[in-house]
Amino acid sequence: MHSLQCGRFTLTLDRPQVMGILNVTPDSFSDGGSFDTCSKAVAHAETLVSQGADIIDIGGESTRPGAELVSIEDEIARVVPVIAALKSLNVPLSIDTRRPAVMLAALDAGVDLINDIAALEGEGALRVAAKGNVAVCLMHMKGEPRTMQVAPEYDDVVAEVTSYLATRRDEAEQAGIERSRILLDPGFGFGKNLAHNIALFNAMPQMREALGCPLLIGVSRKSMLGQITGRVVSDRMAASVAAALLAAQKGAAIVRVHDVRETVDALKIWQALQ
Ligand code: 7PJ
Repeated sequence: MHSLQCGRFTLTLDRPQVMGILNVTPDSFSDGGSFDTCSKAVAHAETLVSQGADIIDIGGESTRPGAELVSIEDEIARVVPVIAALKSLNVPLSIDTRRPAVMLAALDAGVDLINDIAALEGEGALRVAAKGNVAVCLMHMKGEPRTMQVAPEYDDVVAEVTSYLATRRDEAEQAGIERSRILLDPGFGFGKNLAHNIALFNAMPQMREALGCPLLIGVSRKSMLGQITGRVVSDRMAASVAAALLAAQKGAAIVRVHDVRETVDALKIWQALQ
């Protein structure tokens, strides 16, 4: 069993951990003012923790396919006050960003985990993340968020993603990020069609074995669930809970979810009845 060094915390990965998603974007709380966005985000985070979230993942840039770009300054201005306000909650705080400048500002504000969909490939990102003892999540993405879903192609998706993650894991270690701080993520929906996502989902146990790091899995409300169920994004809770439970059964160490309360219940039932 692994444990994860995660900033102020050491997470014992003896049961699947639930990472609650906190989007700090004005559109996700549909209002104007930034103070309003911050206080609503903080309130939502408190709710997620009361529902049993083990980690809060704070994101100030939407990386959904086709999303608009946010300036670095705006991204920092969104996330830093939220991090500062949530430090007293005493749960690990994660920053979901690709930008080294945002990582640095988030580290100064006291974040415990850097969750990067670009696997610390940004200029200087490895160096920033190597400071201190924060955890990192290195995710595979093929292409760029704006265009990655156009027509992704692989010879062997499992081999390609596994080999990419192994390379990034090694680069991180060489930069001074110890193995005990590294999470890996196949990146569901990031340059993958449904067949690719299904192949990766089923390969989770072998990927974990081959890579020797805990896996973080994010499938919550994603379009692959819509393709399977025919449901719109606002109506994918049951599908998301089912997928999170299956990911946990396949050995995911952390599941990244919107619906914390329901996911925590499902995982409790699995643990009690198995
Ligand atoms: C993921 C993420 C994911 C990690 C997003 C969405 C898109 N970080 N950030 N893994 N997805 N590590 O939630 O639909 O799958 S943003």
